[in-house]
Amino acid sequence: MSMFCYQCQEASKNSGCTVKGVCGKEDHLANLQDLLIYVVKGISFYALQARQQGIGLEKINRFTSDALFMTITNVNFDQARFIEQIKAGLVLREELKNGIGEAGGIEGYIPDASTWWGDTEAEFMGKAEQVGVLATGNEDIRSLRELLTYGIKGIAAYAEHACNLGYEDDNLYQFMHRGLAATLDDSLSADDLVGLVLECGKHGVDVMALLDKANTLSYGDPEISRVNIGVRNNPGILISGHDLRDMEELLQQTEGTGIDVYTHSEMLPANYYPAFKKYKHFVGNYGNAWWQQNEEFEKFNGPILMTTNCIIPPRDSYRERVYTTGSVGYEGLKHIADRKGSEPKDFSAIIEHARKSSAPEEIEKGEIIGGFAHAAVLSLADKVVAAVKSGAIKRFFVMAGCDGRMKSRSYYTEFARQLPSDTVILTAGCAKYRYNKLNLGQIGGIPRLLDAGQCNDSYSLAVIALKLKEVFGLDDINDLPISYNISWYEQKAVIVLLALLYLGVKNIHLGPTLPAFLSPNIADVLTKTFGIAGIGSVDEDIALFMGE
Ligand code: SF4
Ligand code: SF3
Repeated sequence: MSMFCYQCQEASKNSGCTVKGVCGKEDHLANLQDLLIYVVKGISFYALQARQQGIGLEKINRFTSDALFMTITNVNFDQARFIEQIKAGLVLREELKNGIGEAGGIEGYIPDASTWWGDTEAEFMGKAEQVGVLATGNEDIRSLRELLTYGIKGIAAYAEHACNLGYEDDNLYQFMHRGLAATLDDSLSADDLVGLVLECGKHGVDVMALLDKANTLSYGDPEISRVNIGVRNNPGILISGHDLRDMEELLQQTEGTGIDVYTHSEMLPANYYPAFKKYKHFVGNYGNAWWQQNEEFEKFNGPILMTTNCIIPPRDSYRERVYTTGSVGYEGLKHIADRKGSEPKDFSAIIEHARKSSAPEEIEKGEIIGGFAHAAVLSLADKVVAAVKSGAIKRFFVMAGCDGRMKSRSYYTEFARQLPSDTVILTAGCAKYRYNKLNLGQIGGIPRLLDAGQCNDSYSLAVIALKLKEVFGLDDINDLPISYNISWYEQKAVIVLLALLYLGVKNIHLGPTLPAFLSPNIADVLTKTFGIAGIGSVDEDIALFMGE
């Protein structure tokens, strides 16, 4: 068997993983993921028709987000879950088709993805080999179809978090279905697909705004906070990923048990929300970005809850302590079931596990500062504007995005370290771990590193930029003294990038490598239209950005 996947920044040789994923994904699993995407595309074709006929799509919408989320890099490595999901998707698709039939039927061409059926794993594998990324022969069309699909995966992930808090927007689901169905349509030209990719960016802004609303209305506006990175002597539970509702329910269920809670990687920003800060057993953040979890999980000693990406293949030394939930999965790890209606998830198993664990081993000491989401930064607006006007702040650098394993990512540490002292870094996402423990100092009481939160909180950075544009009376967001040096890894970073393009941001530098899924022609279009560029050496790039 073989596979082909080039959806993340670590694609082998910056071309594609063909034998086994650098992420640890085996060929069998990669092919099942391809087939699940194909099934979701087939469902999407019918969902468009069903929506016009007024057929309720609640189950279909949820299925769409969940299935797409499962295929994001480092979310789910459990083959059995994919087989179950493919089967469930085929059943849902048939129900949808029957509903459409009763409401008047569908005319015209129906794609294979909407008619194909299989019962057994062998049939699934046979089909998967025909429907993967390389099934699209023309490399530019393939590139655009995949770019669109990855952007939609990002939308799906953020939509699922918002939905978990009770916030949904049917326009987002409608676009997911329209975009995915478009990838099955051979009559669409490259220009048509470019149009959809740009439209995807609009929905990226919308879904991040929706999630921002869901998070802040549920848990308050993030506050400027000092976060402890040391440990205490009680047993602890480490929670990672991006899902704040899981965070809330874990804090509620551990209160008064004598067990402490720590965040890891992208859950760090939970420390900035007033609704979570009030818990005395919420100690702080342990460790760094996702790719360091092997060493850090080993030392944590207690159980670990993965609410979303990034999970990596666990070492035997700690694998029996890892629990997954939601879209996350890994063969052999314990999975905490979804909520039933309005009931919270049941975290009793992980709490019992923690009772029998020893306290975490200390790996760091001290505090880091964060919580500079839009509300907090805008409350400092006068100070910020005065510092820009006086020249005390010469330039802002948006360094949002993802961290990853590649050694070349030390570029971002050096870039942050070597930036002139009259510059301020705006960050979001796990990219921050490359420089959030450097002592970068402050400018007139404003820290030189402002962390807005998770990757989805890149929305906050856009709100801040738009506000500054208004305050300075500028017509074009690109006239602001802001440069964008974004690091990417998985598909949520793709939707963040498309959202920035939709907002009109030009000259974004993207690294540590440009996506393997951009064909030379499509990369050329992005360069000519938006000025997208890769990264060079730290010295050259700083000189370039500072206009020297
Ligand atoms: Fe390779 Fe990334 Fe795909 Fe994993 S997700 S198989 S590392 S391209
Ligand atoms: Fe990180 Fe996986 Fe993307 Fe939410 S946790 S930013 S990589």
